Amino acid sequence: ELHYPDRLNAATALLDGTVERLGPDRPCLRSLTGTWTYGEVLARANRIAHVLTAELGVVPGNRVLLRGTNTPWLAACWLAVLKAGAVAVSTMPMLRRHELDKIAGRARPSVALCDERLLDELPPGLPVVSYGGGPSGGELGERSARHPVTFADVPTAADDVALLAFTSGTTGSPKATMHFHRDLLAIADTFSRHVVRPTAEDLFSGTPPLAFTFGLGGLLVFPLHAGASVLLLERATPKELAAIVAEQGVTVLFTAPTAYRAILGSGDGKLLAGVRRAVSAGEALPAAVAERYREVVGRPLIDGIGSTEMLHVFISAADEAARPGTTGTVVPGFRAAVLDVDGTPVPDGTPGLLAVQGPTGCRYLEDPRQTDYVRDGWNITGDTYVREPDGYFRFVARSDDMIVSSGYNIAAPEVEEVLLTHPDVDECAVVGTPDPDRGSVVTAFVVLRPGVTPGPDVVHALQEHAKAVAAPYKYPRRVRFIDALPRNASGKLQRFLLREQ
Ligand code: 3SK
Repeated sequence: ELHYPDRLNAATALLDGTVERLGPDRPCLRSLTGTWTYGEVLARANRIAHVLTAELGVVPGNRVLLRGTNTPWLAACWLAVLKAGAVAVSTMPMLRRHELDKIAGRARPSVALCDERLLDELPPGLPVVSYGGGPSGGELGERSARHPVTFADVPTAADDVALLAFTSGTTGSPKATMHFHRDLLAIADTFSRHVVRPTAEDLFSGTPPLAFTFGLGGLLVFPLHAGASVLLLERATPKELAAIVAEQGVTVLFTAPTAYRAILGSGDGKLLAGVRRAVSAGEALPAAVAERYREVVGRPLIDGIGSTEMLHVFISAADEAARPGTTGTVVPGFRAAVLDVDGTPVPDGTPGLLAVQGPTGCRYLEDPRQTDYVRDGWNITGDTYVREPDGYFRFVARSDDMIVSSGYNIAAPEVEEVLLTHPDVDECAVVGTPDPDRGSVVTAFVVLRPGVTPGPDVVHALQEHAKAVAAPYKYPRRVRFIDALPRNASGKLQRFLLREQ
């Protein structure tokens, strides 16, 4: 079990603590244009904390909205908010006024720190200080330069709220999850310590936004906790990411399964040869991608399942323990079970609802949906899983991605895996659509590889392929071709939009 002192400020522990341990001169936050050492990050975060408290009147418990792409400035702002005892409300840079209004309406921030290129969409009336714009750091850089480089961090309680993380809203209706200061150390002391196992020599990088807790952990909390450095990228296509990883010597990589698939598909997999730990999460990892990664790169990919509600990953496996086709075993510090709808554990090998307990857990901010997620002390993640007798957990589907067609239970991800093995398919998503005879039919939305012309012969070929590879009742009776799959700001597929089509 993890024990933390009653008074704990996660930013003090992650930043001041690391400077005390390893000194101020090690590289900490990097971008493609420069590097800030741990000492520089500490000075910047302290100065921003003074701007928040002395100039903007922020007091402990106030919420501060953060808006920006992944940059050292955004990371320093996040640390400053925690140092001031305030609550970070990070927002995805892709969000527009409509979504930001909803977030601000729920979180009620007292002020915003915003990248100067993204000011337009902020809710009107919210006091804001902008940052960015070259080495001076723009308005925030200039204002903070007038303040001392030291700051007396607020001695928050370990279970004071440090951040509000909005669920990515795959259903279109986001919820705010509250996470404590101790939760931030708990994800480093569980998944990072036991699975990622970084050292101070590692260089982290990747694509998830810091506003997605997958990115917050992988690209800020874990590197700082280890005294390592992190290369923050504002945006990178899979091709650019692979080139940057090779050029910059990235050793720990966090990105989504689609990016690994694209890198392998374009023949760039060898560029990842220097990556010791490549973590894939956010969506289910197709077994074929995990296998191909191992063949090409020579090391297993680390699959993981986490959730915004649990803050980070709770089932995973690395190195020789990784087994393609399964997500892994329970991360030390967590407990997991597979339950039926009444909350009774199902036998191993039987699909059921994945349930988790651990040092982190779901606490929605003022939301009646709390009881959908937490039942009898278990966090019910909304995923259907099978536990194998040897303790490995195998993903079946998001619980709402099970399609019941003519009485058959069909897992949409399984049909997707089958279609992805066809050479004409670049990406695909499978949903159930209403049907008067069968209740629901398996419908595939397919993005074809460049150069393949959509038409009835391709539909037929895909259907025959599906029937040949899996049980024929699972084949997609309807196939629609689209240019791109709808994804939300954290890259998750929005199946509900496909169902509505
Ligand atoms: O799997 C996810 O969606 C996730 C969410 C939050 C943090 C980490 C992960 C992997």
